[in-house]
Amino acid sequence: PTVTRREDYVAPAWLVPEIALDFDLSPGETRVRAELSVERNGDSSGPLRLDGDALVPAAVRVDGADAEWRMEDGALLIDLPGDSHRVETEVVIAPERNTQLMGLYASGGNLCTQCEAQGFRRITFFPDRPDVLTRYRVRMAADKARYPVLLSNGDPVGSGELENGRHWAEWHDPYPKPSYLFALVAGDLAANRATFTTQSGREVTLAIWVRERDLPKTDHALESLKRAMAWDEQVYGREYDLDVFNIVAVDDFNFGAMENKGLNIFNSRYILADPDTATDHDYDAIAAVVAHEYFHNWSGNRITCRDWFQLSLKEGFTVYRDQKFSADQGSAAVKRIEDVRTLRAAQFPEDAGPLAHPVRPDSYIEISNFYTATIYNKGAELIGMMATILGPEKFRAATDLYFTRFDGTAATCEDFVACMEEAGGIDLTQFRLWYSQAGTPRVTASVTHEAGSGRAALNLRQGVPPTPGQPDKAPMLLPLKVKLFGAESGREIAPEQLVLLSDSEAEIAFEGVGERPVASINRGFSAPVIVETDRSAADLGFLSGHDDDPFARYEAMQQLMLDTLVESVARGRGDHAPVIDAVRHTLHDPDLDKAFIAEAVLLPSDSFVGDQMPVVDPEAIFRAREALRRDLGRELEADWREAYEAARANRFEYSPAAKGARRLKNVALGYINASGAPDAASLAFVQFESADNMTDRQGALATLASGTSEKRVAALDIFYNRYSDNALVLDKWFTTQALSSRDDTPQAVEALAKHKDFSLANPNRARSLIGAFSMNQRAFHHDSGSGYRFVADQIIALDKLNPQTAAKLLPPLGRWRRFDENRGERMRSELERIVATPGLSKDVFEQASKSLD
Ligand code: HT7
Ligand code: ZN
Repeated sequence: PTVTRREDYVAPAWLVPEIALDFDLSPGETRVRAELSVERNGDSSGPLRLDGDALVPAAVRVDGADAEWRMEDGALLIDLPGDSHRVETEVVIAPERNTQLMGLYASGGNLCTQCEAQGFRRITFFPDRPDVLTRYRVRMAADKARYPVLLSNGDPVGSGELENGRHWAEWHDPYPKPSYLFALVAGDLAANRATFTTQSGREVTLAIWVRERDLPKTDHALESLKRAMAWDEQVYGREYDLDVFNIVAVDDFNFGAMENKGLNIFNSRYILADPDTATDHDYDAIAAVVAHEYFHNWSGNRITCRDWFQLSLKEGFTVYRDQKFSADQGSAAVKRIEDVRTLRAAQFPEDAGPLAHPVRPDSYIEISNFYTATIYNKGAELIGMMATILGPEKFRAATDLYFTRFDGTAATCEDFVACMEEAGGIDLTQFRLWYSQAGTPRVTASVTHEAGSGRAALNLRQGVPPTPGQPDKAPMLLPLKVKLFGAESGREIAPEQLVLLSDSEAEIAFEGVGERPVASINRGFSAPVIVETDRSAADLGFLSGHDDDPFARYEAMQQLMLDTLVESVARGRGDHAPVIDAVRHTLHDPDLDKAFIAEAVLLPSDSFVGDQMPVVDPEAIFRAREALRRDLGRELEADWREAYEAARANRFEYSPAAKGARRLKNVALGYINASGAPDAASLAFVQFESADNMTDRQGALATLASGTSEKRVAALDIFYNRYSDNALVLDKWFTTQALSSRDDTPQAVEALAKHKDFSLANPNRARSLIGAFSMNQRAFHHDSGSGYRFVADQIIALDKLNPQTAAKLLPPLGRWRRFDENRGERMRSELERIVATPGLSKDVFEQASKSLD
């Protein structure tokens, strides 16, 4: 397969200022006519190249006359004599046979599109690259009974009746946009509508389109959209720019959602919510994704990417924006903890494995494989670091400059950093390494102290491990927030300061330090690095109870838990007492809210413990973690019961306080269960049956699903029967079983893959079982290799339908170097089997072959 390289970028030879698209829609046969006005870009030479993917030209005309053309790698090439021409093409496509869900496809009886990154070329011939910005006029015709609603980007300009029960609609988008932001929907849909008045007084009609019966589940998404619109005005001064903003929810979608100009298309899991079917986590995710897609209107649509290597320009910045939006809706500390947990669970392993790549990659085979945690989440951390270095006022001045200077253009990461430099009045030369060097930096920190002289020093060292293609790394610019506390008095010794670590080693000196200092480092997780310290269990216990930065308190507790678990794995048993004391202290701290307590007392996941070890031993980690859970459950049983009871009587309400109470209640239930208390299963079952919301019902189900009580099967059956007509809740039923810690989970998951409700064709369902199972470290890594074989079989089968979704299931298999020889060999041989599969997509080929290198 062809490799595309960043250094090979050349500006397009031809621009397309205008396009008129005409769709004659039908699921089996859709005719697409396109009329492009094309203009030579400067004095460039060469033919007009119109990308195409599996398209056959039915007609090609230039300036009204049949023209000569040729095909090359699916693209249509036309030699044009002048500098400006009118080019018409015609193709026929079959949306109902489109199982890849890229381009125009059918979902739940409706027709919809997904064009990012390269789906537009599956609809019509076009220069399908983000630096070609075009004004779109779209006309579509369809059967009126089957598709009463016809939507596209921009504003509706006309509609009418046709013969044979068909009708038409026309939409114009006044903003030039790249083809990946094109969208069209034809469906039998109902709308939940509202209006939003912008800061300059313009009235915008908002509409969320879903199946009629789902309308009652759209209020939260609509409310979230209004909040996001107001937030972007207040925080970034960005206002919406069209008269309508439409969102459509579809059940079959490769990703979370898509920011098409004026017509966002969403995976229905990020729109539909009511208390009976959506967890608090679902509610939060809906608000975050609705905001994310809305924020793209400026960071992505008004200013787009010059090429796909710049993807983090829009994605990193937009994730940063949606994280801050969510932080402002509730507890900022808890949000930061959640974001760091996601980064550590998804991005750190990516950065440490065979698929590691810089935030601005240098090459790709299939761009869809680069919608990664590195581009999104590490990319967001880069923006956050620049915001920390500049401070809030200069950061806002820098984003204002960026939005003004690059509005209406296709920009680069470099353009963004240059705005930060200019408005911040600083030099970010070294900081740019964050865009080009892959790998998670490691910082080693130690404190020295001379009691006599009162001198203390914080010694810092940094290094970035080698990653594929990058054996040697230069030191990075790391913004580290640090503070010193007195080990005996607990008092602040030195106030928080921002250390900009730029060399491999540095010493930060402190004077007048009378007692031994304890360092609180990387407060607020100011840099996305791994910090290694020699802090004792006692020091970590102290910080977990007294640090005045909530993130640092959480972090100290996590480190204490991790150290304990790693020692338990290495020595067969560890000293649980310091963790138990710290958890007890946190549970009873009256200054902490329940949401924070719930996060702080949770043990690190099996896989995060594994990430700390040179060779991951899934069984030993599982046993060590279960033993610590059991001891925490037993020693603090009365405390857990008290916490549980305190939160029990709440009626459902979606507020930060009520969410925090539910979170702590379910964490407490888990520990009561871990204690082995004889009434734990009935407690869970009563919660399961009496819950007035999905958070409590699924929390109880998860506890039961990992246990051996006879209530387990009953609860799973009740849940299944109650929600058998709700696909999103059935996904939870599959996931809960895939994540079970029972010994028989591998066999149970294989059986579930044959269940009548399981299908690889729906990405949510495929991920709910296969994706979740591969996150269950102990079950997936069963030493028989059954988990590897099963997942490889599913990837091979899914690749024939939907290569993008298949490729996303591959990375867990690629981590074979992290495991013992037996497991490593079995994982490798499954990767080899995948690579040898005839007709493999380039999506899966790229992931599997890079994992073998
Ligand atoms: N910008 C959107 C990316 C996206 C996508 C990428 C590849 C394949 C399918 C896709 N659907 C949406 C989503 C976002 O980041 O907002
Ligand atoms: Zn995005």
